[in-house]
Amino acid sequence: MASEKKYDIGLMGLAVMGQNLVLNMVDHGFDVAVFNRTTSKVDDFLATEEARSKGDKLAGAHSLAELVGKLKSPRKIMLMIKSKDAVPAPELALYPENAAVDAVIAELLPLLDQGDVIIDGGNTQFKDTERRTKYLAQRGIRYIGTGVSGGEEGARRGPSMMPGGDPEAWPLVKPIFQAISAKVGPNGEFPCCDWIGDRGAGHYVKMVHNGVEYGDMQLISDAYWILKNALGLSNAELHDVFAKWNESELDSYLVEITRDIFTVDDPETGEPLVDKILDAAGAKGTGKWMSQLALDLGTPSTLVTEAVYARAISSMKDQRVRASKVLSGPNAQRYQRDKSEFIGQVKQALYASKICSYAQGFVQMQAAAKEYDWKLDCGKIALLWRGGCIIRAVFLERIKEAFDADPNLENLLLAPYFKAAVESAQPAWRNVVKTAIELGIPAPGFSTALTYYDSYRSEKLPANLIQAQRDYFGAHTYLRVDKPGEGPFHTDWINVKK
Ligand code: NBP
Repeated sequence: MASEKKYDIGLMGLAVMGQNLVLNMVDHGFDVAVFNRTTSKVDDFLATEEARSKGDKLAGAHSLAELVGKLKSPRKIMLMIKSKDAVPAPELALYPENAAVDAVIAELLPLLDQGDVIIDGGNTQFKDTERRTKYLAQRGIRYIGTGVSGGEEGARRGPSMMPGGDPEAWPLVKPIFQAISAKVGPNGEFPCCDWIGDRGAGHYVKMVHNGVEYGDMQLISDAYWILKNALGLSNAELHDVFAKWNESELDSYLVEITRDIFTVDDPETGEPLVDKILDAAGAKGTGKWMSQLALDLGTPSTLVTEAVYARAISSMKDQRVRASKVLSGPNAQRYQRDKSEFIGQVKQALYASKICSYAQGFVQMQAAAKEYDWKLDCGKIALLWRGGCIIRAVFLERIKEAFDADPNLENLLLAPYFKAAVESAQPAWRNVVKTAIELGIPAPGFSTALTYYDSYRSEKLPANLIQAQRDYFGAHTYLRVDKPGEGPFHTDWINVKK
């Protein structure tokens, strides 16, 4: 009797990401077995024309046990399932909101052998991945938590992947992951996938990727809103501006799709679709995670936080409509000086603000690496984001070069290229923020980035007064500029001789 065919990897979770990753893996020569909780979706998927064209390189299973039985040893099982679920699993449910992955792990454990690998490719909170890696290592199972970016198209044609977890698992999945990931470099020689670090490092970096994406989207929206309201640009003109910007140092996926959005008409009304969309932004939570974790670390990731708040205030649509009838702004409506010069200034404000946003993201990752004991290679991370993912941009090459030149770079703003770029953008950036303020146009991304820049470059800040206040009302003490290494000091502010 012929022995049953064994597959290179198993994938559970046949929603949009899972299906596309599976097809991508098969296209790169791997044999894949698939399973889904709702088993009818296995049959539906295998019945699609594309899946049928893959022949016996693709097989379906109708239970986890069947899936496990189809895999080559050591088995590799990738989960592409919802990373949050309301129903806690009994044994592992320390974090009930992330119970779906825990529930599947609990079901898988008795079916696996020592040395088998479980991979979570969802957008999981990194603390869950830290916990699961340790929990499974104690049971002889190797665990990987990997960020997968690029959405549906990325999953199908080449995502950016950020794996972390048990380092012993990496060589086992590396050939598959690097084969299916996006490629960059003059000859497409660099895969946008490499090992990030221990335990939850991969999911942390993916979270920062998403947070930086929030920042990029807000900054592009700031630019759009200023150009539309200060200059009155039409959608056709906005298209031309973004098209031009996409041929400059701002060349990126998000600028490219923004350019295209301005050309799409609503099939129902024939009017520009973007103007028909309700101005209330949604969010799935990774930006909020990054912001919360930045607060925990004490690192000022103000761009992502401001972007999360900007989405929050946008979604208060009814209140804003009411407030708009009560609260007034300045009388001036339009920028009165040279239009094309101002467009150039907005571009510079966008670029300088974007540099601040990425500077913050990398500072947060470096702080997290210290806190959670990971060894992160920032240059490598910039390269992984260079292709395949939503924040892919030409400028990430510059970030890689900056970290290659100085792996311990404290802040991207201090790297010669970025220092020069921000300094040359500075007058334009200030004029754009000033104009937005004068005209009453909200520009949360641009202005918080400029505040960050001005704070970071200030030798002195007014925190001496804050310390005095804290000591006055709460005896919280302070240090003295004229007595380094001494202290802390306290003053009886009420009774001290004035
Ligand atoms: P979804 O996030 O919508 O998840 C749907 C899949 O999860 C289905 O296969 C579903 O099975 C399965 N599932 C659920 Br829901 N609860 C489950 C449970 N308790 N046990 C087992 N399976 C369960 O799919 P997606 O959009 O393809 O995303 C998959 C993962 O990839 C998510 O973690 C997501 O955050 C991440 N991600 C998504 C994108 C994107 O652009 N969509 C990009 C990057 C990363 P069912 O068919 O039985 O309901």
